[in-house]
Amino acid sequence: MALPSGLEIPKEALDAEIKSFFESAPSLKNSDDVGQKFEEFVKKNSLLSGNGRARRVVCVTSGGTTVPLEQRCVRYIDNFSSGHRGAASTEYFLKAGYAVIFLYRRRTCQPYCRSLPDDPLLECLEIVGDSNTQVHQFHSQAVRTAITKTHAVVAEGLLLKLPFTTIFEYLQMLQMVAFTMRNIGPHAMFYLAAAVSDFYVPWTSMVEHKIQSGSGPLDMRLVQVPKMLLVLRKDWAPLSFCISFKLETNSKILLEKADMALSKYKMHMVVANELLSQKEEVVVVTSKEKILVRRNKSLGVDDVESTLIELIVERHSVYVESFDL
Ligand code: 9Z3
Repeated sequence: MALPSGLEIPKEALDAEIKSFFESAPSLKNSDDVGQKFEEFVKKNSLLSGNGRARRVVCVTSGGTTVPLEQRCVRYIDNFSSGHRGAASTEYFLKAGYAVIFLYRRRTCQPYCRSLPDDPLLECLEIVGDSNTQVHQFHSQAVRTAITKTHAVVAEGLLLKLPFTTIFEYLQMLQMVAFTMRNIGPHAMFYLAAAVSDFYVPWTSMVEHKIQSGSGPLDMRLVQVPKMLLVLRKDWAPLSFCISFKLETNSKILLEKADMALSKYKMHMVVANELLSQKEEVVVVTSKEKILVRRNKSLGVDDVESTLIELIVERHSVYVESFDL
C-alpha cells in the first residue's frame, strides 16, 4: 500500500514487512559458520587488551547489493558502488585501532588494494623463464603493501572479511552482525557505506526459471525493501553508534534527504554525498551541525576518507565516554 509522502509507516506494519522479508528470503549459505565467525571475532576483540580497554569494533559495509529477477538468476538489478569508500575507510579504522568486520560485495575493492591495477593478476605478474612468475618491478611496492598489510591484520584477528551479492544475503548478514555486536554496547559502530537496493522482487513472487523474451515488453512489480536502519538502531543493536550514507544525484535535495534520514532512522551521523563529487567531498550531518569534509591533497592524503574517519572516531569516543560517566 502506498502512503502519501511524509506519512510514517506504522511500527507494526514495518515489523510485519521486515518479518516477511526475512521469512521469505532464501536462507544464507553457511549461516552457522558465518554466525560463528562473527561471534568469535567480536568476543575476542571485546576482551580487555593490554591497555585495559576493550577494542572497539566497526562493521563497514561496502559495495552495492543486487536484486535478482529470477530464482535461478540470470538477470539482476545492480546498485552503483565500486567499494572504494568502504575499503579506504576500513584501512583508516584499522589504523585508528578498531577491529573491522568488512561486509563487502564480491569482487569489489578491498582494503590495502586501492593502488593495484584493475586486473592485478595479469598486470602485476610477469613470466620469467619456463615456469616462474614474478611481480613486475613497477607494481612491486603496491603488491607488497597489499599482501603484507592484509595478512597482518587478518592474522592478528583485527579484520574479518565476508562477501555478499544479493540484497537477501546482505540484510541477513547485517542482522547477524548486529545481534552479535549488541553484546558490546556503545563500543560497536556501524558504518553503512554499501549502496543498498531500495526495491526488490520478493523471493516468493519471483519466477524460478529464466524470463523468456519474445512476448513483448517485460512487466514486473518491484516492492520496497523494508527500511532496516531504524530496527538496527532500536532493536538489533540499540547502543551501537550508527552512521549511514545518503547518495543523491541532485545536489539540491541531498542535505534535506540526509536530515530526513538522520531523524527518521535515528542515526548518529549521516554522510551525504553527491554522485559526481563523492570522491572530492562529503557533508557529515549530525543533529547539531553539518561538516564539510574535502579531499585535501596538500595534507599528503589523496582521499576524503582519511579526514572523515578521523572525525567519526573522535565522535565515537565522545559517545563511548558518555556511557563511562
Ligand atoms: C554511498 O553513498 C557511498 O559513499 C558510495 C561510495 C556508494 C557513493 P564507491 O563504493 O562509492 O566508493 O564507488 N553509499 C550509500 C548509498 C546508499 O544506498 N544509501 C541509501 C540511500 O541513499 C541509504 S542506505 O538512500
